[in-house]
Amino acid sequence: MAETTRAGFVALIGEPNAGKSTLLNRMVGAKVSIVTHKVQTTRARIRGVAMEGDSQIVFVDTPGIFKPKRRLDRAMVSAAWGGAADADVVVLLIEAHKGITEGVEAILAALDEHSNPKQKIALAINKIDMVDVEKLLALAKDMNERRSFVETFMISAEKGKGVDDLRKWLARELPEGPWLYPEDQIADLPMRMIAAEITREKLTLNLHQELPYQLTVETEQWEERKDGSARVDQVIYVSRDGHKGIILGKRGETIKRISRAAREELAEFLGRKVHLFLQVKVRPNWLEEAERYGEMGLDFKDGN
Ligand SMILES: Nc1nc2c(ncn2[C@@H]2O[C@H](COP(=O)(O)OP(=O)(O)OP(=O)(O)O)[C@@H](O)[C@H]2O)c(=O)[nH]1
Ligand SMILES: [Mg+2]
Repeated sequence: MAETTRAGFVALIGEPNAGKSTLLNRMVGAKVSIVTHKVQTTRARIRGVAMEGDSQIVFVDTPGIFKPKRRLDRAMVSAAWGGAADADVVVLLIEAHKGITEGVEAILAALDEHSNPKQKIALAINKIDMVDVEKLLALAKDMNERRSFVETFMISAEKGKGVDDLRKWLARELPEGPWLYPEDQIADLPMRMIAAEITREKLTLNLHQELPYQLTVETEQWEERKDGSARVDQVIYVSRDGHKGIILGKRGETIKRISRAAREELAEFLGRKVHLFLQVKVRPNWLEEAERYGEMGLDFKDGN
């Protein structure tokens, strides 16, 4: 008897910090998308592949949707909506303790414009570990009065609550068809980009305020060594001299700490030894350079 396989794309959308990347990693069972406590961590679409029975679910992590100000913001938000438009199923994540914020209202208002009637749109209320049941039920009701979602899930991406139900449901909703990736593939992102993202995560975790939003990381060289280790050279682009000093820190202590953390995580991801070399370059205009956007996996649009 021939078995039917299913496969398709599930876009995770929501405000910055909703927990989209945490959910993607949880679904895939490995860290393929970086996570921080800060907003606007994810900058481009990141695909992670999860198997559930005969279904292959390709999760698409997207940047948070917010009111863009800079060119980079606009490219990020446009990548997020693009991810939604291309998906078979869209999961809107909101935060249980924050409820229906202005940002959530703006997403609800724009959702029809960026989706089509054939797509299924589900709601996932995340971070349920932070609220009591009554508040949660009221929020679910309120959201469904604003828009009818095909299904509502209450989850904690971090604690793993409710995510099995969500995955099983998604697996059933996907169209019949052959798998899109080899069964053992978990991510669709070049290694050099994953490596750059790991370093950007460590920078974001170790630097204060605005700085993480003003920098980008690129992997310039990747050398496989005979002893099985990898040599990875990366550049951190910043727009101001002062920022370079902050990243380096006193006697280079900050960059050393960041570099060590990034190297350890990359080595763990690859399962082998890594030699990581970081260089900080001042490039006043990097936020306006098309090449930087290409490296990030974003579209560079002309005009402001
Ligand atoms: N308490 C709690 N925290 C969570 C949960 N899920 C995610 N978080 C935390 O929320 C923060 C943001 O998580 P991310 O996964 O980076 O959020 P995101 O939606 O990808 O954010 P952007 O990439 O900025 O759009 C992190 O500090 C997570 O640890 C959850 O279920 N409960
Ligand atoms: Mg993210």
